[in-house]
Amino acid sequence: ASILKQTYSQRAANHTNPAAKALLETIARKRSNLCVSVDVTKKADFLRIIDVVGPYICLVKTHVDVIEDFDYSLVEQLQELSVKHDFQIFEDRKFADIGNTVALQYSSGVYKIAQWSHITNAHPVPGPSIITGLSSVGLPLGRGLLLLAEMSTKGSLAVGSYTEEAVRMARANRDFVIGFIAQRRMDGIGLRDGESSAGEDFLVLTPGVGLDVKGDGMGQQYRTPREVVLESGCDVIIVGRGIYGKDNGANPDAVRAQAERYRAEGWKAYQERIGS
Ligand code: 5FU
Repeated sequence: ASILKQTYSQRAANHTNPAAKALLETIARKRSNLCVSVDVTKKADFLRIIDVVGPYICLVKTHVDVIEDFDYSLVEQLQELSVKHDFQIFEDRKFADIGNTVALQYSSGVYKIAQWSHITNAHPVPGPSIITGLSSVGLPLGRGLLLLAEMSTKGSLAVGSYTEEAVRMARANRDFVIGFIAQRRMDGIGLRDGESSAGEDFLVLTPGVGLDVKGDGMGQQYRTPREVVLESGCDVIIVGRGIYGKDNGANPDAVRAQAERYRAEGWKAYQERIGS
């Protein structure tokens, strides 16, 4: 059957990359295609929000470099929460440099992202060497990479032939590239004459998801879980401020209610898509 009609657990069997498999299995086990993006600047807020939303999510997305009081114990506490609540971790690092530099940025420095982040992402702008650099670090650790084929922002330059080349780069590196940050499924994009995308199953993780507002006044554009999962065929909805709100998630009951709401909306759209 077309990938769009397959269940997440059926699709787990299509994958050999450990991060892709684990994400699909987690989605199926928890009946959640919701990823929460926790973009707050204090450790205490970060950990409190994750402990509240943990039961409702498959994946936590981080921007670890915005946390002001970061120290490595934060990573250990995040890993403890990922075991407690059974979710995967995605550092939204958006690497964009030459292979040698991104390998250092991924493995080293203060954050040592490859040590704890199951999934990370990269801009395809430098060309395939960015994948060579990142995979030299991440592949031996069982990590997975998403390429930014599209962005959610108004006026994004990641369109047309740029998006097509991103998909071609992914096809040439299917051991490490597990999918895309994009706004729709990429099947059939960028195929050359005689090529087919049969048997290909890239994951599509989609930010710019919100139920109550259409944008944020700084270029962000929101679509609903239904538009993203059912109409555009994406696999995971990424929600930030829609869940933790304008007060850094100060009210845990409100955060929990939003997480439950987005989980339910995302799952309903998926069930409608597979026709169950
Ligand atoms: F690649 C992208 C993109 O195209 N749009 C995004 O919004 C990434 N993001 C991230 O998703 C962004 O950096 C935020 O961390 C998150 C969206 O947060 P929001 O609060 O739901 O707007």
